[in-house]
Amino acid sequence: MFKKIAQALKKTTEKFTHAVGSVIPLKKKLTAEDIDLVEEILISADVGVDTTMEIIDELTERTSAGELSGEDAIKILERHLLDVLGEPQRIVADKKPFVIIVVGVNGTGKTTTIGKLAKRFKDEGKKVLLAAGDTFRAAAQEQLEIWAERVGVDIHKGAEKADPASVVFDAIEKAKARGYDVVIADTAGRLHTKKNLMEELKKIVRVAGKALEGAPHEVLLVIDATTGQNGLSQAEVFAQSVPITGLVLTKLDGTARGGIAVAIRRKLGIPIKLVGVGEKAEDLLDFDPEEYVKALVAGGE
Ligand SMILES: Nc1nc2c(ncn2[C@@H]2O[C@H](COP(=O)(O)OP(=O)(O)O)[C@@H](O)[C@H]2O)c(=O)[nH]1
Ligand SMILES: [Mg+2]
Repeated sequence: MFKKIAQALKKTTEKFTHAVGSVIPLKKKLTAEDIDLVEEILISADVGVDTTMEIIDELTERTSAGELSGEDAIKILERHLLDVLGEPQRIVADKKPFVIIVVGVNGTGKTTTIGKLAKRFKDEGKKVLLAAGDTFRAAAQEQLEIWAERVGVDIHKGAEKADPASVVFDAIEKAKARGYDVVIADTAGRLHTKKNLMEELKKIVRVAGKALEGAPHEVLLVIDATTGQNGLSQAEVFAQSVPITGLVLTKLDGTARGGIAVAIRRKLGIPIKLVGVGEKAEDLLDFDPEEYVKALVAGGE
C-alpha cells in the first residue's frame, strides 16, 4: 500500500518533500526562512491553518531554544499530523446485512467508490446488493448498473423518480430476505438544492434504521481531494445533517492537496477510512495514517 499511496501522492509529495525534504537543510540547523517555507508548503497542501500554526510554533520554539535540524523538523511534522489523524479505522462488515450509505456532492466519486467497495466485498466472498438511491437522474442509475455488472454484484433499483428512501428501504428488506451480506446505497448530491438534499439524506438514514435495527452501519462521506478547502465546507454541511462515520478521500492521484484529510479530521473529528487513487475498481485503499503521513512528508520511493 505504501508504494501505491506514495505514487498516488506523487504530486503532493513532490510539493511537500521537494520543499520539506530538499529545500530545508536536513542535517543543519533550521533558519527562520526555512520555517517560513515549511509553513507555505503546509498551507498550500490544505493541511489547515490550525495544524500548520501549531507545527510552526513548535518549530520556531525549538530553533530558538537550540539546535533543530531539518530531520528533527520532519519528525515533528510527522508526529503532529499523526496526532491529528489518529489510529487507522477499517470498515469491517460485521453485521448481516451490513448497510453502508454513501453521500457527497455530485462528481466527488460516490458511484465509483461504491463500485470499488462492491468489488472488495465480493472478492472477500460476500454477497453484495447495491441500492440505486440516486433516482434523480436516470443516468445515475445506469452508471451504478454498469458498475454492478462490471464487478459482478446485484443491484436494486426503484421506478424512475422514486423516493430514494423507499428504494433504500426495499433494498434492505430484499437483502434480509435473500441473505445478502452487504448493502451499499448510492445517493444524489445536487448541492444547489441543499436543503432538500439534506432532508432527503436524513430520511434515507431514518428509513434504513426502520428496515433494519442499527442500520446504517456506515455513512461514508465522499470528498474530492482536488477541491481543496472546499472539501472542508462540504464536510461541515453534510455532518450537520447525517451521522457521518467515515470519510472517503478520492482523486488523490490527481492532486497536490492531500492535506485536506488532516483539516477535516481536525475540525470535524471524522476519521478517514478509504482513499481513491484512480478510476479503476482496484483503485481503493484503506486509509493508513502512518503511511499517508510518511508519503506526504518524507515521500516514498
Ligand atoms: N482519478 C480519479 N478519478 C476518480 C476517482 N474517483 C472517481 N473518479 C472519477 O470522478 C468522476 C465522478 O465520479 P462519480 O463516481 O460519477 O461521482 P458521483 O457523482 O459522486 O457519483 C468520474 O469520472 C470518476 O471516474 C479517483 O479516485 N481518482
Ligand atoms: Mg453518482
